[in-house]
Amino acid sequence: MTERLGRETLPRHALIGASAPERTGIVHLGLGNFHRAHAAVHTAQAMAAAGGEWGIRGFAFSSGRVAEPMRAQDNVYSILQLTEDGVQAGVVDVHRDTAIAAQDPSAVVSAIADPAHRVLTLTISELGYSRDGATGRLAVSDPRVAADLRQPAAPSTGVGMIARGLEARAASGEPFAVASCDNLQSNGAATRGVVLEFLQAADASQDVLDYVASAVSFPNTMVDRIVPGTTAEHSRQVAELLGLEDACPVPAEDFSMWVMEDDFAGGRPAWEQAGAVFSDEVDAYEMVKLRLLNGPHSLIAYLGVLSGRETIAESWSQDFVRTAVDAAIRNDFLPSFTLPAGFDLEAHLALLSRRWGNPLIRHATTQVGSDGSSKLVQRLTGAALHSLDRGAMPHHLALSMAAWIACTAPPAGFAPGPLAERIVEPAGERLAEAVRGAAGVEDHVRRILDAGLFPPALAGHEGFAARTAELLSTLVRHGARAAVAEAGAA
Ligand code: CS2
Repeated sequence: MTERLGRETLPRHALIGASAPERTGIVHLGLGNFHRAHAAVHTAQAMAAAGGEWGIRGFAFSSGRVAEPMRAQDNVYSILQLTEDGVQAGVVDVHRDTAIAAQDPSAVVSAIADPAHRVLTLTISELGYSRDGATGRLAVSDPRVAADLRQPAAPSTGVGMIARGLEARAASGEPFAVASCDNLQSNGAATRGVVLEFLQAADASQDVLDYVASAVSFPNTMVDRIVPGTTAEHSRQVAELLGLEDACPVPAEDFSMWVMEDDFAGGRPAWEQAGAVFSDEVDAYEMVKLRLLNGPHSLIAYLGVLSGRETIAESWSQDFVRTAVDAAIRNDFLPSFTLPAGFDLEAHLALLSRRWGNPLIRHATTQVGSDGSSKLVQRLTGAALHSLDRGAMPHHLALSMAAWIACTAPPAGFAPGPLAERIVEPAGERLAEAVRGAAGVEDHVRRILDAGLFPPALAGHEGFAARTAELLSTLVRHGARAAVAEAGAA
């Protein structure tokens, strides 16, 4: 049997940052690859630079895919850093406990309530905030949210766990920070909004509401590192580099960025000594991230799926995909927000191109294309409305919408190909229901836009629906390249 990574083998490896002490100061919900390559690494490095009792108590949301192997190897895992100049493996040792929230939600609640913990970080994905796509408010009619509101004992939603945890923590009154690390615009304010709505709808006491309002902060953050899912090839490379087996390594690019508001009510690690930036301009950085990386990423993913490309790098290598992304960025995304002061746009765009083109990452187009219904509302809506409100048509945002529809809710008679079947679309059934009996492509698009996933200002915009339908028609009749040609260039 091959030897397995664990605390005993630590002295043999390159440790990233420092090992955490036994005491945990951070609770994390959403123990996936992104957190393990991002906040966990910055935290390990902050402890190496400045110490502190910032061990992480990590909760996977519902799957044991990461939590079980992590437990079996003393919560130690490796990062496989994939750059064109070489591949390296380093080991992270900051999680002092890992568990699965769905198996015992009361453990999340008591971890949040424990006064020793001072920060809760979240990577629960756009979907995890249980927001209604049309209104941005807590989806109180969602059956899981409704059940969590009725039964305090065993919440099943992320928002329910956080709110019940804060309710329990109010007894000690200890200050606390809840830091969303998800790609949501104003992610701190959005988290605060749904948590307060939950507590109000659950008839929480005034003391609890006052505690959350006065002693709990919800800093906005911008997070950025491309972290694909782990494949057998990544595990093989790690085994070769470390000389032993890691059952849950994390592949990642070398780039990592974290910009935060310095608003951690209960204190925080010295993340600024580990590459993180504390800034009053987080909103501007979030726009840069959501509109220049994530928005185009979705377009690269759907055009890639429709042209049979498995990875983002393979999709990005096609000239027509680059044409579409360049036009989306220059015509539709950039005019919609103000760049941070002193920002070097051209250098940033060149860096993005290198990151998307990194062939070693093998980031699946179907992974980036998954959960589109909750991602696109974040990535497209603000920019699309910016143009539409000024009488301009955001052709490449309509193209992005059309490409998502072609992949996940195709019009009758169009088969988007085998890759599209691997896209996970949580709203798939709702979309299929909405388009049943549609009379032609235009009606098909309108029914999707009207399915309650997008705000009415966008969903009800006649011109945007018509342009999306035209591009979808070209896509299904003549393919992705033709649709890009029709959408035009920068
Ligand atoms: C991607 C992001 O999966 C996706 O939708 O756009 O996960 C992206 O790789 C990260 O946000 C990069 O920081």
